[in-house]
Amino acid sequence: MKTEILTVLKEAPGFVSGQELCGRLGVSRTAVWKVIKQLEEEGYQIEAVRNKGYRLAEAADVITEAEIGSRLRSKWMGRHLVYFPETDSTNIQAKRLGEEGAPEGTLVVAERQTAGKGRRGRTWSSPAGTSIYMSFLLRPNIPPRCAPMVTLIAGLAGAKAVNQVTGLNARIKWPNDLVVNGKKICGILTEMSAEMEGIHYIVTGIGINVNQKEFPEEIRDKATSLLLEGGRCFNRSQLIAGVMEWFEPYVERFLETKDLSLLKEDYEEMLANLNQEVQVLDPAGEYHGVCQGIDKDGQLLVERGDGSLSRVQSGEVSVRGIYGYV
Ligand code: BT5
Repeated sequence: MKTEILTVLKEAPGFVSGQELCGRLGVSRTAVWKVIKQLEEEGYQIEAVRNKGYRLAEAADVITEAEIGSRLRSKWMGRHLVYFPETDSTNIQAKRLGEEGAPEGTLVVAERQTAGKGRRGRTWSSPAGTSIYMSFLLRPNIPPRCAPMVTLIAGLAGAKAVNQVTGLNARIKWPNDLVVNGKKICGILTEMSAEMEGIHYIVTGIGINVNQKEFPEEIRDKATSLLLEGGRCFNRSQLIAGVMEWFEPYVERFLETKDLSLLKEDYEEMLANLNQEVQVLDPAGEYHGVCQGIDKDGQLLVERGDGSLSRVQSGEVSVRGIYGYV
């Protein structure tokens, strides 16, 4: 009911009477009043005027179930939504829900993480109030070797949503980062539970730096936020809903072919290093080359000086631009 009341208040041009809310939702005035009080406690400013009703004073940057739900236009992604004011890691929680049988598209969102994870045991800085920590659950009928492709699809959806909401020019740093002006604004971590013959579930976690003004010393030179790059605050729920809405049709297209052949073109348009020189930090030996895009399996194509084409698999190596982080 909270989501519905919020949606009505947001869509109304002015005041909505208590009577109208009761009528539309089929509940008592007291029930409406209780929900209004809860919304105020969550940070919404709601004007209540005798004989006129309720009006939402301003769009607050809250990321509760009701707020995200009132913005979400996807069919199945994020339709089952679990919100934590604080948790260890949204990936850990989404995996737990995966074990417990939660439906496909389940989305976990937290205001703060106490054990935010990057890849290979690295940590993800996760303060409260300014960022997005979201993880979603998929149960795709694909071979386990295809799971890393979901990271690429999440990156594409993330870049599209960020650019649509902020007007910035976020690009993908293959395989799992988004960058704006050469610095990292987003990291993605995909984990799965699988056997040789099939996947039980995949969890993909996305962290986006939205309204941070500063970063811990150790990441200051390579991390940035949408606020720092765009010069204003952005609404986190709108971004979360945006990621879900871009991701849904992309993942549906991916499932048609079980590869990235239908998404390759969109992906390459957003690729930070396309046609630029990159350095591949392969444990078997570093090399330079020019990034030529991706193949249908999501491997990065790098043309070497001798004209040969190398396919770089995510997970094995790091790729750097030759000038700095990107
Ligand atoms: C990643 O790992 O970039 C994946 C990060 C995924 C985070 C999300 S948040 C929601 C979900 N729940 C989780 O627990 N995780 C996911 P990697 O490529 O390994 O990069 C990690 C490195 O990025 C760190 O070692 C730092 O150098 C840097 N870093 C840490 N926090 C950062 C931040 N907030 N912004 C930019 N860079 C950061």
